[in-house]
Amino acid sequence: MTVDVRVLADLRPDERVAFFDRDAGIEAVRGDVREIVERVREEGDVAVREFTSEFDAVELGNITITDECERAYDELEETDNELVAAIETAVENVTEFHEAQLPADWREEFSPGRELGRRFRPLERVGVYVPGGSAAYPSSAIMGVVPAVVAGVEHVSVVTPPADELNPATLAAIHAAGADAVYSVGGAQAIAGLAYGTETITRVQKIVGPGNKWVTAAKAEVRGDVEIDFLAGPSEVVVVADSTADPEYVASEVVAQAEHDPNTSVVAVTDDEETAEAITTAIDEQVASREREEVIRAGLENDASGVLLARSMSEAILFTQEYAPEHLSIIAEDDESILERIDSAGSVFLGPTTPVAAGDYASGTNHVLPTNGGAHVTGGLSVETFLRSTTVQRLTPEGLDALGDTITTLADAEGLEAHAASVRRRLEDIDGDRT
Ligand code: HSO
Ligand code: ZN
Repeated sequence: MTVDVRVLADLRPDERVAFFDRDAGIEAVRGDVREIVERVREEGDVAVREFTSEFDAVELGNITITDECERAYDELEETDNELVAAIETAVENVTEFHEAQLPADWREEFSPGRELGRRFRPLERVGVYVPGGSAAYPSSAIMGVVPAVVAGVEHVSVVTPPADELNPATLAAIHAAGADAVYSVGGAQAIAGLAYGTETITRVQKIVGPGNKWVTAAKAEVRGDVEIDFLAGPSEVVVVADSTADPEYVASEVVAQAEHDPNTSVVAVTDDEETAEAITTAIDEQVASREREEVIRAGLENDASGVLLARSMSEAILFTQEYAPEHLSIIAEDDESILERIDSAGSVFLGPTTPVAAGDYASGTNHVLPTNGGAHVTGGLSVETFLRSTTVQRLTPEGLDALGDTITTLADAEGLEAHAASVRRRLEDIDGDRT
């Protein structure tokens, strides 16, 4: 298989639409997931153990593995200190960036005697899903747990699928990130456990983190009873490149994100024909020497993947804006002005020496990001994901007096006479004090 350049303007309407329709494929499992969720809700740990035996082929001993994570960390320090150092650097950088997001409480007098403000408080109990199996990512543990810890969440639970041998790096990262409780449960049963609580698993207020389609379908199922971040599907990247871009760099971005999953969507779009051709050549060359060649090829063949030639940078920008990719890499001379014209993207990587992998692992930004066009309406995980806000106000007599007529007029118009009376009662005293 070779990758071909496709001319953006020549795409058939159905081909174009396919680029913008990248759902997580959860509909097929919704029915099964509903049953799992219901059983865990009703039967607690018994159902958790049963589903774990059925789906993960593991007979669970202790569901709680918090101590194992600490032990894995200590052992890894002995056996692979370099890896522990990398985990610690990532935790540090992610912590630093998320601390910079912490909003300060504020109050301001907008007019004499009318003081208004906002304050922010952390959620109390949250749950983070950390994928396991072939998609066991220590980095995702860091990305889910650290923002919650920085926000000040008192109880951060992690669920991660059991295995005969759990990935020690993932366990160590969960510990380093600062989780309070860790449960060896995965799939829909883990999401249900967090949403409704079991004898062992603490019920949480919000569940975050990426997972496979069972996990994502379960998040959709429990949404309403518990808050969730968003329904994240397979990874995506769009690289916008001009004639100055090194085609090998562009290709490496496309190939890297395609390695995640056969269902990833990866696009390079450029306004320069020679660059487009060179990107396809570079992709072909690179794929052949990648370890996960099969997965990458599958990703490249998806309907929402391809190397696209636009007639102008404006056309490339419009396409990207509509695509609203999870990751956007801009490798072009005027990258800042291109960025100015794209409002919808989960995380943006500017310039030739800013690979998406930097944000995936260690620069400090979060890699849990909206996919499938979610970036049109939301951003990725952040400190705000774990905060709630409260508004606060104080009116002095002068402040209330100035607003009195406005409030009572609107209250009268709504026929809510007692609302108006609550104001008039005070205005009488204020007027009385004045005379
Ligand atoms: N690109 C993935 C995150 C990840 N990459 C984890 C490597 N490890 C979704 O943002
Ligand atoms: Zn990645």
